[in-house]
Amino acid sequence: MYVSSVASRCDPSMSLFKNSDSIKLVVVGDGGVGKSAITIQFFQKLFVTDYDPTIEDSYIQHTEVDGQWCILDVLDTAGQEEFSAMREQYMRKGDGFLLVYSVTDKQSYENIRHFHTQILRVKDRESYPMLLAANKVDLVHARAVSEDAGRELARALAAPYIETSAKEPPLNIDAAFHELVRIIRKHPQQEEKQRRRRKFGKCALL
Ligand SMILES: Nc1nc2c(ncn2[C@@H]2O[C@H](COP(=O)(O)OP(=O)(O)OP(=O)(O)O)[C@@H](O)[C@H]2O)c(=O)[nH]1
Ligand SMILES: [Mg+2]
Repeated sequence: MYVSSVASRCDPSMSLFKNSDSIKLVVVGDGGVGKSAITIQFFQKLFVTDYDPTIEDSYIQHTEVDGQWCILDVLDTAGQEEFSAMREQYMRKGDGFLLVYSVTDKQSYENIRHFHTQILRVKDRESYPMLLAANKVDLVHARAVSEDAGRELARALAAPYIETSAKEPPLNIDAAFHELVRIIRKHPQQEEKQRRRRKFGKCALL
């Protein structure tokens, strides 16, 4: 499935759209942890109950975070092992990563380290903007990974931690994407990218 939602041509905010910065977010994690459910809840405000494994879906939306507009370009990736060959390619493109595991699936929690290591290797960096999301916290009775364990992993990865639920009523879905945008904006590499873009923009106008 491919969904693309952008501000329409008659949208009065189009002038803002032109001046916005584009931010590429990539949602990663094991199969079935809720990456698509989180992404669709953020973009379409609905909870998808069926499990339809993703190959790769892309979403784009004009979003305001802390009074500053940006074009949020989100890649919802495949968690299933059979598509793992595509990982390096999408990791190269991301400005920031939402690392998602399910609190009902201990293995998905343990596999987060692999995603983290692979991102740093592909980026050739010691740190990169990432946010650890513990999803499906509404399933209280099926919980297999505690909040303490989640926070401990987050500390080890030097990434902030957030608990989410894509199910109605959603918990921390907007907060997760907005927080990741903040982390990216604070990251030196993003500042450099914005400076280059502004410089290039001026040259193009001349
Ligand atoms: N209760 C509950 N169920 C969830 C939540 N998030 C996702 N699910 C369910 O978990 C199943 C898998 O969700 P998906 O979003 O398709 O999982 P995914 O991570 O995108 O999986 P892949 O595309 O294979 O990588 C679906 O049946 C969802 O409805 C949640 O926060 N709470
Ligand atoms: Mg999916």
